[in-house]
Amino acid sequence: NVLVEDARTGLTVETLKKAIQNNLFYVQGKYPEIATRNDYYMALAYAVRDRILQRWVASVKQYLQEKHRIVSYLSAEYLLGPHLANNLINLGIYKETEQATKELGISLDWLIEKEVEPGLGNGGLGRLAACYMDSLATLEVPAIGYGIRYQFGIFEQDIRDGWQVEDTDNWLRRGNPWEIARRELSYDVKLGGYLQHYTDRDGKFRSKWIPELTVKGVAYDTPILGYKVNTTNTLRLWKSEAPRSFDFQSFNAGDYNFAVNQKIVCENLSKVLYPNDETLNGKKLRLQQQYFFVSCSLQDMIGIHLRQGEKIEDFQSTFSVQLNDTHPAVAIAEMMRLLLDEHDLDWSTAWRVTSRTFAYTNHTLLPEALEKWDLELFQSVLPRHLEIIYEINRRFLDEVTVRVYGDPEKIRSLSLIGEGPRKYIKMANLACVGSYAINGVAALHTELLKKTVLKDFYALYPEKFSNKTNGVTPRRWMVLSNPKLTELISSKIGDGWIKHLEELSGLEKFADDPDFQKQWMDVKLEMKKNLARKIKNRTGIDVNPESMFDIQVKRIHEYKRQHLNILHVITLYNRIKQNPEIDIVPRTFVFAGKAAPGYKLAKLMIKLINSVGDIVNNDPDVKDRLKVVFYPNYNVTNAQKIYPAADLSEQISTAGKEASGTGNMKLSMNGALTIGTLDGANVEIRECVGEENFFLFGLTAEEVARIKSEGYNPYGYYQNNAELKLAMDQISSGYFSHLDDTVFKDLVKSLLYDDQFLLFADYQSYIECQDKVDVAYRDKVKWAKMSILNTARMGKFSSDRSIQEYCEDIWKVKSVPVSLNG
Ligand code: DL6
Repeated sequence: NVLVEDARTGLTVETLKKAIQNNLFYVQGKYPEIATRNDYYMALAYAVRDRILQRWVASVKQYLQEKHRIVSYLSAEYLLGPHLANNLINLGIYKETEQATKELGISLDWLIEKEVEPGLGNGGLGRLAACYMDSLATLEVPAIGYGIRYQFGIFEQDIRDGWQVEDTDNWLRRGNPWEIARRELSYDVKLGGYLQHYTDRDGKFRSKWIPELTVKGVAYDTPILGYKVNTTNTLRLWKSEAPRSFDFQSFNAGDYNFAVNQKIVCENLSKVLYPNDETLNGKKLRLQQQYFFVSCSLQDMIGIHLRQGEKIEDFQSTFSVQLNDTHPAVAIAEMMRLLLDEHDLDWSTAWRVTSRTFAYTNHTLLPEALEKWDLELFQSVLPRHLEIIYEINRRFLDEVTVRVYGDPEKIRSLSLIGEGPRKYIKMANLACVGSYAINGVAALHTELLKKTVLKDFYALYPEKFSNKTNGVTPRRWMVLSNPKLTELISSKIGDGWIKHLEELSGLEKFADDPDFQKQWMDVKLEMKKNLARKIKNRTGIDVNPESMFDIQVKRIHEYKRQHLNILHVITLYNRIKQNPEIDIVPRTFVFAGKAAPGYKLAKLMIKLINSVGDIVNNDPDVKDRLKVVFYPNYNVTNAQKIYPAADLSEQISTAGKEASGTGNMKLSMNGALTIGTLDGANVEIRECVGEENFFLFGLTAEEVARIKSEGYNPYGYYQNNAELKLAMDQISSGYFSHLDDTVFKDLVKSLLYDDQFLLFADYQSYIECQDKVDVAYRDKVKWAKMSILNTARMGKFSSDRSIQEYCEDIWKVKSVPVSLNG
């Protein structure tokens, strides 16, 4: 039997080789002698895409032929990370491709490293959306992700003289082989202008929206393939364009600038991702972006629904729409507008459809991140939506006034409109009123939501609330990032865990096995050596792979407390200075993360890390026992290299501030031990891995709230703790900044006199806990066992589990296996 494979779908080494060669010639227009690394990358990417397209088309066909409820995930951010290696893993052709490229005389790693990742998100929320897209496809659930195709994603970070410097992320400059532009699929989106009110022929009071501007949204689709299944879902990102490239009327009238300007205004909508994480900046363009993608997406979904021959009032039988935080919450008003104004439904029918369609996930308790739109600004962009929101609010408050016995405080808190010197719209309230389900992202977070930010909504609608603890995809965060560990694990328990992460528990029985411990720690050491090489290349710093790799990688934020970590570094440094012969566990502290460009204190935290590093790394008394590294430009690509190398995972946020965290999960899965507070998902991680395998310190969320309400005095802690006082005095006197005592002034002041995030209150407990970490690390056998048990007990934290819960409890959808011969 001779196997004849199709050149575009075949999966053998021979066929893959041919496909790469063909693409090099016919797509890139090159022959091997003159082909660049990028040409080869593109040739391979197109070969992989062809294979995915076969599955994609089969999936779409199957979803349209049979009637299935589709999950629609609305998210302003998707932090996808590079596609190539992930797609090879999910297609199951990594080894074959490695061989094919080798036979062509090139290395697969070299091509994988060529890919520029699409950084279309800020941090946790966007990365979660990407993990969820992977799990939806892997669980064979029909789903579509909607978002914005930002031309420039999250800025690239460089470090100069210790300071963060931002550069634009021009990720599309060499083209994007993973997307397909659907020029034929576009929608008009109105913005600005005013309303005309009139009574129609049937005596109905109507609002006609006369927009100032109409923007066109064009669909760009990226296939999202599940792991070793055929299911390939769609990530549909909208690019904004001018409906016509020139306004010819203005042009003919001689107003060239106006005509060109309109084009620029339209294209600006999807030009750049706002780089703020956990803060609201209330800019008009941001609201326009949110509305733009939501409107395109809803028009698209309605089109899909109607083309299936369904009635508009049954929309919710075709789609369940998840709001990834409040960024897309304007969808509730837009859905009402579309149903009332474009599809002519009456209010109560429209509301019935809308309020059965949406579900809302909250991702933050930080007050500064809760979206509020200035009412006048909102009106200037979306006059019709403001009118609709007023009407939703009027009806809602009429209904609840009775239920809260007219309590004015409660009514004020529930109202969608905030009063004050300026009125504003509360997007979380709109999301709660218009959604049939509301969830937090970790058990503690959901409880705190019910007790604090959303307590009045919880009292009204307890049945809407549930918890959905976050999870991460083991395909990217273990198989792809840590192939050596994957191989070792699979050699012991088979590879079923990649799809059923709870099977990792099978490792527990090897936790005490000396041979397995050795193999386990050998992999860790190898990963540390890899990272050490990258650190050397990127920063010039030499680090010792035998030292403990103590890692804190995440956005830089006061509540995440990277500065508490640095206080520990300074404390260890001072202990060495006071007693140079002290027996101390050598540590390499690795920090990475971006600060929002406008967030001064966060940028100062980066400078502090680098300044402390400069002194500590170069002081001969330290004898290389401590090293501090700030690894620049933290993104998915770099994260994949960092997680596998971690011994210790720093999850040290002020209790009650980190909604969940997902880096905490990725690190623990890769065998790092956590030092952490009882915050976010740390609580559940500790429950799972066992308290003896987790280094706990610090105040609880309740204690934090109590201390704050009683009047917290950080200065008292500073005066009464000699090590803390010394560290702070050194920072403020310029010990780490060439005797310039002005550099860290603002940071020092904020800690001594305000310390909103209770660093000083947690300092002693943190230091004592770190001392325990040292003791544990010296016992190699014990540490290896704890590390193995961490991985073995992380089964709960797969995004497959999270998505399964969303499917069963919220979306009510089932898996639909896709066949290639359908
Ligand atoms: O739920 C994903 C992720 C959590 O793990 C983090 O704890 C949380 O900080 C993050 N939240 C955001 C906030 N954005 N907004 N709004 O990214 O969500």
